[in-house]
Parts: sequence; C-alpha cells; structure tokens
Amino acid sequence: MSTREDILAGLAKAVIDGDPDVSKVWAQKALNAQMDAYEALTKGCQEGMKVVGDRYTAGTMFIPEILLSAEALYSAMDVLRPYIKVQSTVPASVVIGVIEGDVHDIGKNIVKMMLEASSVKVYDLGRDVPIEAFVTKAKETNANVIAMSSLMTTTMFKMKDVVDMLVEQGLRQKVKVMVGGAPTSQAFAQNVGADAYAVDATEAVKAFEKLMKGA
Ligand code: B12
Repeated sequence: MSTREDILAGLAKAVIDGDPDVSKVWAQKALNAQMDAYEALTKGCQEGMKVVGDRYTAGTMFIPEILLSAEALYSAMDVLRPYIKVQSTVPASVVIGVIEGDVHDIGKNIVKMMLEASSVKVYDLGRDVPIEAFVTKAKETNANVIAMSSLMTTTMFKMKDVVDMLVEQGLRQKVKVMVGGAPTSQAFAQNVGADAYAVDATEAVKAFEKLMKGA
C-alpha cells in the first residue's frame, strides 16, 4: 500500500512526465487511501505543475511537453472532481473566464471546479474571452459575480476594461468583480477597480462567499 507521500510524489511526477494514464492511476490510489481529494490535487498535481513552470522558465521544458503536463493534471482532476466537496456557500452565480489574449486556463479551471463544488452556478466562457463577452453573459444570466483570470502581465490590465464597461452600462453596483492568476495581487485588484482577489482556488471560494455576504 502506498503512503500519502508516495501518492503525492506519484501525482507530481506523472504531471511532470506528462503522463495522463499514470496520473489517473495515482489519483485513484489517493481515493483508495481515503486521502482528501483536494489535497491530492493541490499538493500532488499542482506541485508537479510548479516544477513544470520552473523548467519552462529555465528553458529546459517546452510547449508540447507542457501541454502533456496539463493533460495529465486534467486526467487526475477528472478522477478527483466528484470527491471534492466544499461546505455549501450562499446560492449565487458567476461568469468566469480567462481574459482576452490569454490562453492559460489551468488555474481558471481549478477555480471553476472549486466554485462548482461549493454549489455556485458557474457560466464558463473559456479562455481568450473578449471584454464585452463577460458583460453580455453577466447581463444575460443575471450573474452576481464576474471572475477573471490572467497569467500574463501583457493581458492582465484588460480586466480594467471589463470593470469600465460595467460602469458604462450602469451595472457596476449589481455585478461584483473578482480577479486572480499568478501576476495579479490584492494591489492589482484595487488598481483595476475589482472587488476581490484570491491567491488560489480555496481562497477564491472564501472571497466569493465574502462578496456574497457583502463583507
Ligand atoms: C502551462 C503554461 C502554458 C501552457 C498553457 C496551457 C493551458 N491550457 O493553460 C501553454 C504551453 C499553452 C503556454 C503558452 C504560452 N505561455 Co505560458 N506558461 C505556462 C506555465 C508553465 C504554467 C501556468 C499554470 O498553468 N500554472 C498552474 C496553475 C494551477 O496556476 P495558476 O494559473 O496561477 O492558478 C492558480 C492561482 O493563480 C489562482 N487563480 C487563477 N485564476 C484565477 C481566477 C480567479 C478569479 C481567482 C480568484 C483565482 C485564480 O488559482 C489557481 C489555482 O490555485 C507558466 C509558468 C509559471 N511558472 O507559472 C507559463 C507562463 C504563464 N507563460 C508565459 C508565456 C510568455 C506564454 C506564451 C506567450 C509563450 C509563447 N512564446 O508562445 C504563450 C501564451 C499564449 C497566449 N496568448 O496566452 C509566461 C508569461 C509571462 C508574462 N508576460 O507574464 C509564463 C509566466 C512563463 C515565463 N516565465 O515566461 N503556457
């Protein structure tokens, strides 16, 4: 029987190796060992993705390999998803997407999964989402929150255009705005006029709840 450490290391290695079949097996082992599914995802798969990120930055891993790593993370996430449960939050809905010009959607998909696990209705616009699409979807669905993700310093400031468009259309009081993604921060959120920022998916759920409670 594998230990908790073996399982986390196995998940991380499968992500680093970009092997979706092996990552699925380790995810199932995590469930068999009664491990917390979210812990397996964050401390196993996400740690592996961190190593991938470092190697990409160092120029020792390249785009095709990174895409395989993403696939491996997703295949483990598919196994773990049904077992990730978050204490039910207030009934509410959110339009989520990765901002225009940016295709990095792994983090956004983890945040989406956590919000769904906490019974929030999520309208996912995907990645490289045009500014106006966020506003149009929020109007159409009467969503309480727009949540935007960006992984690039070159695209993050487009989030301000969404906030400005909400103001222009008289919707700013009605729709709250939450932002996240590696280059963003609390200060950045304030800068673009957002209501909340969160560093990871767990904090995103807490920030969402706070927004809905008007805290
Ligand atoms: C994977 C990856 C890719 C993959 C993306 C696959 C996919 N489907 O997402 C591919 C290979 C396609 C790719 C392409 C590119 N990439 Co890239 N990529 C990465 C990499 C290695 C990892 C990112 C990642 O997935 N992290 C793991 C997730 C889980 O973390 P996360 O996204 O931060 O999410 C967490 C939190 O931030 C938060 N969060 C995220 N979103 C949200 C939203 C809300 C509302 C909230 C509250 C919280 C929240 O919660 C998440 C879960 O805990 C990073 C390097 C790194 N060190 O991060 C570079 C990186 C982001 N890429 C970079 C670049 C430059 C590119 C390219 C331009 C490369 C090129 N020359 O073509 C293209 C971009 C194309 C485009 N137009 O977008 C740069 C960006 C630099 C910058 N200017 O800021 C980085 C930083 C690498 C580097 N050091 O240079 N990339």
